[in-house]
Amino acid sequence: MEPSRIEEHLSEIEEQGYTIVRDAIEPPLVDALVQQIRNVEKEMGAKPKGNPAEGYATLRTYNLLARGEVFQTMPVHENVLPIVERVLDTGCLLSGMTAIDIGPGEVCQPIHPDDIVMNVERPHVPLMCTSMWALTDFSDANGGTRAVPGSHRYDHAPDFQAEIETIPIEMPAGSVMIFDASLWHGGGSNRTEDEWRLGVNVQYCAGFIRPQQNQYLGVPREITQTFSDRLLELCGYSLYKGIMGHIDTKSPAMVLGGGRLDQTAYADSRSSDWVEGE
Ligand SMILES: O=C(O)CCC(=O)C(=O)O
Repeated sequence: MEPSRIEEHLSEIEEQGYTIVRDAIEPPLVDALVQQIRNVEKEMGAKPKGNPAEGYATLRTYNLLARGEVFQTMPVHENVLPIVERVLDTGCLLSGMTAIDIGPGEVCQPIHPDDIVMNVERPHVPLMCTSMWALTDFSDANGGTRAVPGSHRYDHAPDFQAEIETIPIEMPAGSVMIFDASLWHGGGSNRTEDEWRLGVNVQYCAGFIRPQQNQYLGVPREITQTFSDRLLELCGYSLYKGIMGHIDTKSPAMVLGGGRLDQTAYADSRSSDWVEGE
């Protein structure tokens, strides 16, 4: 993505808490993702979980990196990751990936910030950044994400019982909404007869924060070995600032062997920068 476009998206995130990257995802990839998610839903016999957060007419599929090679393209996508890396930093981690297929009859999800469980005074610097990939068109009627522009700067989290004024995020399939995870938002109600709204939530967090979904145990080793170096880094197999996450000073990737992302805490240039107080 052009540097000037990245700056425009960053200004929008700073100003209103979110931005929309239109035509971000190539149509064949959108088709392949839809097909794989629908296959997995069938194979797993997906059913609505039946609670306010996960929905009553919504199919949710977690841990996507374990459910098909095609999902490896998402966290590292060239039209998404460079923006996320500027909201957080290049040491950010993948916090989780969830397919959210909102069916007819679904009610609004409670409005929330994705960083709600973080007990940190608000507003605060971005600690999480969420990208919501529209794999079908998102509309007001079919359950497109709803948001409260500017709410990433509020000094409190929403009251779940309160009526909150929101706007619908309407975007065609292939668009990605990227937001500061302090933004108040939620899945919309699906008031259509027969339209399913499929989105994938690819969430990132700062490298010093515990990811929401556990990639170490969630993704089998034989699949992790097929990851690119960048995806391995996003899944926590390297050291943050050359030190966080080490095992007897070694990076997780080094412990696994394979000769990739070998780092030694306190010994490489990044950790000596840290020791010198950079
Ligand atoms: O499905 C959506 O549009 C938003 C979902 C969401 O915010 C969540 O599950 O945390």
